[in-house]
Amino acid sequence: MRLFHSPGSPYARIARMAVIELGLENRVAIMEATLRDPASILLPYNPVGRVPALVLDDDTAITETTPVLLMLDSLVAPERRLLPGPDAPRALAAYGRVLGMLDGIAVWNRELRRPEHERSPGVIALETSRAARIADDLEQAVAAGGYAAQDAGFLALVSVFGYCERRHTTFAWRRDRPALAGLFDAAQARPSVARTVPPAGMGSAAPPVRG
Ligand SMILES: N[C@@H](CCC(=O)N[C@@H](CS)C(=O)NCC(=O)O)C(=O)O
Repeated sequence: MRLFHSPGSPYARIARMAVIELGLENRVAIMEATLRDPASILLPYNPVGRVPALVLDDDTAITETTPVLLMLDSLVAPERRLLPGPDAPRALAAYGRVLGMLDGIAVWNRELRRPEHERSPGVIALETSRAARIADDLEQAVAAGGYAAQDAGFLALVSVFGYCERRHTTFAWRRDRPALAGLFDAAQARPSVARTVPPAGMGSAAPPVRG
């Protein structure tokens, strides 16, 4: 099977880290696709045109991060799985919270990449405060021992803040959030993290805000 990704995509990075964490590298070929490109190699499989997309051997294309993780998890023994189930509501909530944060950051970043006269100050203000609110919550959660297990919530957290470090540098997320920054920094040594660091750039050129 093939996992389509783009090196800068924080969603696809979660899936790429999962492939490594689950020991599936010999079963899942990693394919780089261009985005928003009518000639993209992804489009014949996935009309949505977004990554991650996991294309099975019969060409069934599974899109969206969570279904992709579900499929990858199905390939390993239950005790190794990354996605929490309904029997672990706190871990499920932790994963959902970080995914929600990523959605907001993606909207914020997209807005900042527009020409200045096309940007919506209202959207930017909303997403700045949403990101700050969630990051403050995550700081408390991490300080209380959350996100310690290397599950989907942990991978999503690493991907969100990795994106902020490299591609959305306007968000000064580390400021006053030492527990979160500590967890993120410690995670960098994991092979799944170190091998999937996104390229720098393409983020906004706006001055940093604490957010
Ligand atoms: N809800 C999707 C979001 C995926 C997504 O937005 N991927 C972006 C890259 S970060 C993409 O492929 N964008 C291309 C496009 O919008 O055409 C998920 O959970 O995977």
